[in-house]
Amino acid sequence: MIGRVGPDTLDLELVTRFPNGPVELEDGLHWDFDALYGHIIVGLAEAVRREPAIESIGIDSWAVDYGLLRDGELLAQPFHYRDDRTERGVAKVHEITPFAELYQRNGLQFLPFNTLYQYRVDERLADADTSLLIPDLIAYLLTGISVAERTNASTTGLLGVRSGEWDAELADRLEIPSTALPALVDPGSVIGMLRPELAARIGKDLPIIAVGSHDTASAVVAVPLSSPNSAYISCGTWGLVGVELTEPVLTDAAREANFTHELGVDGRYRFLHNVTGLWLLSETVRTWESEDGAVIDLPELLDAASTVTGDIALFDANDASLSAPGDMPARIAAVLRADGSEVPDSRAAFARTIVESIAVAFATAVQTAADLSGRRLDSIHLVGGGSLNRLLCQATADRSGLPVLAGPVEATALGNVLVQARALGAAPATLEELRALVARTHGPVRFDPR
Ligand code: LFR
Repeated sequence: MIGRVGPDTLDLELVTRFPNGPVELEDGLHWDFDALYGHIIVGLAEAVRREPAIESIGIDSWAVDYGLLRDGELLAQPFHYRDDRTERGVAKVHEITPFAELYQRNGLQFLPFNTLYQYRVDERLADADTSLLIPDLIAYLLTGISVAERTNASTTGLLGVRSGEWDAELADRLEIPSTALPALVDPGSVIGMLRPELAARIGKDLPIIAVGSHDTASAVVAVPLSSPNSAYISCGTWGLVGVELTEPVLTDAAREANFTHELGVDGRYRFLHNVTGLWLLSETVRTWESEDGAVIDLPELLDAASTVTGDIALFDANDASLSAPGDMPARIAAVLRADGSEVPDSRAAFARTIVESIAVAFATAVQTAADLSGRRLDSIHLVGGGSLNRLLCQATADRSGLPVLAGPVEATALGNVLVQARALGAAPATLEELRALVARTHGPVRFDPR
């Protein structure tokens, strides 16, 4: 994406998009990182060709996954967090440090793929001298400089929730070499310049500026929140549902509700809960497409889903059996049956059941966020790809009883470029002012509860 930022301008131009799915290798589920990196270089060169005035590069991606390096060389393709080896890691870590203690130290909700669980079962860790989360790994390949951007580092489980520094004592206890964890940097700091050979290939010598490199951190920057009484949902593959806080809520109730404290830009806390989001729908559609050998038109499917009448079967969107890639319609049907619910008999009704079940999980998480944080919430901002799904936005409004303000779709990319622009002196200083710029340029679409 190319971003253009000015006093009353905030524009994005899409340069390239490419598929980025899991690949099954002999030892489990991985990312095809070499392909990803190749696309990035080609995309950067094309961006500079289209807009020679580009001033900087910022990188964000999903969280928790990492690449291991030795003497600057990547040891293997990074694992995918949906690989089931992490379960063994969970048992080992909790044996050494019970979850309740972990929560006090790192403030994270339990997700079986948090980096510390992955490290505990990664045999290659012993051979590595450096471990870099995905955006840091890309930044390293571009600049030759290893850093750990703080918002994403907070998803590893090895960062102190109050200190924002590596918890070396915890790492030692878990036998994770803290020497492999690089120096932390904050969003807005310059990581380094492109390596000369890459600057030549890309066509310009550019700095890489750290942004909220965790995609959700960038998305939350660009939520056009106008008051602390709004919840946000960053909805793509996942639905990240919560509120922004300036102090952590490390209570038993927050731990039991599995609410996380991921670090946000400018030291805020993203107090949120992961809901399995549009993954349920995209994996379902992927299964149907491979059965049919044909592409499914998603807007058409959702239109048909919105006309379904009568009782709508619901399932727990966060059921653990729905997290790995596979035959999602069969798995959802199994969850429905186990609960004594009927399995919808058409694809339209099935899609409706998925969307409504996600909306129920969203509404529940919003209510829990309100209860735990003591906020009286009056609206929900829904950003990301899910904001284009009108059925989901309306269902979320209906099920929560709160107005849903949908958009921007590309909140993550907007938050990324805003933090770069601010570092270059081209955008205002506070998050509130940055969000006001988003609100002026990307006014949300309102869905009132019915
Ligand atoms: C969203 C996201 C979530 C994180 C999950 C796994 O893309 O980054 O915030 O929990 O992916 O990394």
